[in-house]
This record gives sequence, structure tokens and C-alpha cells, in this order.
Amino acid sequence: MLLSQKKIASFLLILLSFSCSEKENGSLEFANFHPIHPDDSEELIIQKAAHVVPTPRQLRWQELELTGFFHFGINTYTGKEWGDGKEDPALFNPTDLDVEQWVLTAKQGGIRQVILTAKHHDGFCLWPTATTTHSVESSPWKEGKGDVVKEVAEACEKHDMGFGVYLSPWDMNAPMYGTEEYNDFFVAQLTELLTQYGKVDEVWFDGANGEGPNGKKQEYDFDRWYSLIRELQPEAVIAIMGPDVRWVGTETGYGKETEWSVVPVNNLSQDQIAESSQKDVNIKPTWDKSDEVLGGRESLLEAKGLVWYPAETDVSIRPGWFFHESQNNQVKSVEKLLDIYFHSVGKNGVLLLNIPPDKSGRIHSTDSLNLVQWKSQIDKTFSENIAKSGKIHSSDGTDASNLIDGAQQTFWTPKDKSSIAELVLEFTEPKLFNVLNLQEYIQRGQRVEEFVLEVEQDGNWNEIVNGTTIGYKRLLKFPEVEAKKVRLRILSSRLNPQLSEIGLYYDEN
Ligand code: FUL
Repeated sequence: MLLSQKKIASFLLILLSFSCSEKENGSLEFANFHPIHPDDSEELIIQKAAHVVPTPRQLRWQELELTGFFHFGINTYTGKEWGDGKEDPALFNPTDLDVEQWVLTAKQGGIRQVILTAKHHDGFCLWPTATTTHSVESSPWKEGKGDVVKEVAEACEKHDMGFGVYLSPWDMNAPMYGTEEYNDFFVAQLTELLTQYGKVDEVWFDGANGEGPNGKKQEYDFDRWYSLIRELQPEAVIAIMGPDVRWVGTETGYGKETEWSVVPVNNLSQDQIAESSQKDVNIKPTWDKSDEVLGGRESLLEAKGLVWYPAETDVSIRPGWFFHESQNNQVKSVEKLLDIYFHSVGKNGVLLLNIPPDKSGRIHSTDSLNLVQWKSQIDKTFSENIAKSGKIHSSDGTDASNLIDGAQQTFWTPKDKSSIAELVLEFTEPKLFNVLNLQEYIQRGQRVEEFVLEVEQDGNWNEIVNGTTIGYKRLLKFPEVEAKKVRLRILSSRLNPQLSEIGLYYDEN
């Protein structure tokens, strides 16, 4: 599609969202994007925020919870984190490449989708591309006949693992970097990746935009790339410098305490979000990625629109993104990974955990051992929802039993559409627990702003833990407590809360 045609199409989409997102009777529809009009009242803006929902591709991605990165390439052989594009492709020579071991290790670690660095900033391509000779084709590996992207895509397909590609926009090797020609070159690379390897579930664009071999910087044609991805792989989420998934703002694996998937934007087209955070254009998100809270009430009031733009929390199992022998004794421990799990998946994010293959072409045994043990600890902790053995009562007498049925496809909401609610769990015997799991039914938006968990002790309700946002999943760990009666109070919500699950667990760690 020509750019002008695309602009017209997105303009029509905007008109459509203006006309069909609000019903005549004033009640709002659920939409991925709600525009805010200058005369909207504060109340209406909050109602709109409560009606912003994920697209099917965003929902599928959110439900994965655990995704993985494979950083592998020329840096694996030079010991660097960032190459300079001048590396000799002959350096790339895995002696024992076993991508099935990567995918199976990831799978045992609970990871459900992996992203391969098909090209990092150094420009070296892990597939035999027609666009450049700076690829595996010029390496001694399999006498230049190998294709890492193909092998990983096939292993993913075989083992029912989602497959994604990282194609770095920054390319320190491409001679035309910094000119319009580079955008065509990039489109050609993207087309190869999106047409030759079956289904692609995620396309990951990094934000780094440094100088190319000629000392020039590139103006990336994001609009063109996005429409190409939508055309060739309509179900793929476009992450980070993309409209579907947002970077949480750190590379520590720790998400924000208050994590809204609904964020304010000043653009009227979702496709411009990522672009505007990269370029100096007039239309900008009203926030910075590193802000402590994105999407709090006050920030919504200043926006031109509200969009579902959820957070991905990326971190490496090692200090570096690429494998370095010298870091073999710095692989994150099971305890550290568990803490990261609570602060990423447990803070309304999707964890993107990097496990970099080594020079031989295999995941190192320390990494795989820690990963697998981590997953078995998670499984152990969450194998049984203690809340299930109790009776649940809601403050308004409505049946809330679906909150402990283990099914996320059902939800409970107060009868009178109140924004506050109370739920009491009663057990016949005292129960010991130290973890709370809460989930909102995000298919109908994210709403809860404040909650508190209490237990009854000697006739008094005592606070155990409190929190702000819930979103897809909120996990909170606290010192163990024993009680026969447990109460969850939703103290503040944007319209009526819609919860899908309440869980109490005991974590031995
Ligand atoms: C960053 C890159 O510069 C790093 O090398 C790594 O790929 C990380 C995931 O994204 O911005």
C-alpha cells in the first residue's frame, strides 16, 4: 500500500473509532483506542479509560506470561555486546549448533515464545539473505549453507513454541545506512524473515539508533515497516519500537509498582506511538518510558487519546545479552529469577528472559539448570490455590465462586456497578499462605486502582498487604500468615472492578 493510501486508511479508521466507540445512549463500547475530546468531562475520560481493551494479538501475547530471547550472532564469537559491523563473517562458526536444545530448554523453563536476534546492531544476518553478503552465507559454518533462522523457526514449530524475530533497525554494516535506500533494504530483510519461515508471532524493534558505517544516522520508516508486518504476519505483535507492546523502561526484570496497560497518548493513531517516542515530531506520548507511573488519573486528563499498550519486561539470565565465558559464574540464581518472576509477570507484565547460546551453539548447563529449577519452583508454589478450599462471599451477595474456579475466562463484578467491593474467603480450618494472586478480566479493561488484603485475627481485620494496579496478573509476597477468614477490599477502581481470579498460595522460598 502506498503511504498516502495508508494515511487515508488510518484517517478513516480514526473516524470510525470516533463514530462507533461511543453508543448513542452514552454508554461506551470496548475499544483498543478511545479518543478524548476537548469537552470531555473528567468522569467521561475515566470511563473511557475503563473501556480500553487489548486487541486479540495483544491478549494472546499477554497470556503467554513467559517469553524468551536468544541473543546469538557474531558477538558470541568476539566477546562483545555491541559489534561495529566490521567483523569478519568467518568468525561465526558454531561447532555443535543445537537449536532444538535451545527450544526444549526454553520450553522446560515455561517459556512459550522465543525471539531470535536475526540481526543485531552489527548487521550480521543469521540467515542467508539476498540483501547482503554479511551473513552466515559467508561463514565457514555448514560451508555457508546454514540458516539459523530456519532451524529455530522449525524447532519452534515442532515443539509448539511461539517464534519471533529481532531485526535491529540500527545497522553498522549496511553501506547505505543513513539514506532512504536503507529503508528499502530493511523492508527487503523484513520481507524475507516474514515470508520464508512460516508463522512469526512477534517482531521486536530495538530503540537504538546510532551511526552507520558512514557516520550517518537513519530516519526509520516505521509506518512502512508496520504496514508490511500487518500485511504479511497479521497476528504478530510489534514490540518496543512498535504499536502493540511497550518496553517497561528498565532491563532489570523488575516492572513498575503501578502498571497500567492503558496509557495516554497525544496521537490519534496507534501506529504513531512508537515512532513518536523515537523521533522529534509534534505528536508525542504524554509520558516517558521511565516515569514511575504511566497512565495514572491525572495524566489521562491531559491526553488526546487512550490506548492499550502493555509492558514487556526484558532481562538477561546473565549480566550480558550475549554469551561470555567470563560470566559463567554470574548466571542469575533460581532465587533471583523467582524474585524477577514476582516483579515482572506479577506486575502486569510479560517477562522476556534472555538465555544466550554459547560459542558451540548450545545453552550452557548452568543457565538451563537454573531455568528449569526456577520453573519447577513456580509450578510447585502455584500448583494449588488455597482459596479454592474456602467459601467465597461478596459484599453484595452475588455469586463470586468463579473467582476461585481457576478459569480466567469468567469474571465477577459487583451487581450495582460500584467501584468498591469486598470479598471474604472463609475456611473451616486455619490456612497458611504468603502469596496473593489477583487477576482482572482484561478483555473488558483494566480498572482497579487500589486494594488491600486483610485477615481476621482475634475479631479484628488486620491488613496483610496492599497494592495499586492489578491488570492481567498481580502477585504479592508477604510474611506467612495463618487465618480462617481473609478479606479482599477493592478501595478504588475506574468503574466497577471485573476480577477473574483470586489466589492464595504458599511459597517455600
Ligand atoms: C538493547 C540492545 O542495544 C542490546 O544489545 C540488546 O539487544 C537489548 C535487548 O536491547 O537496546
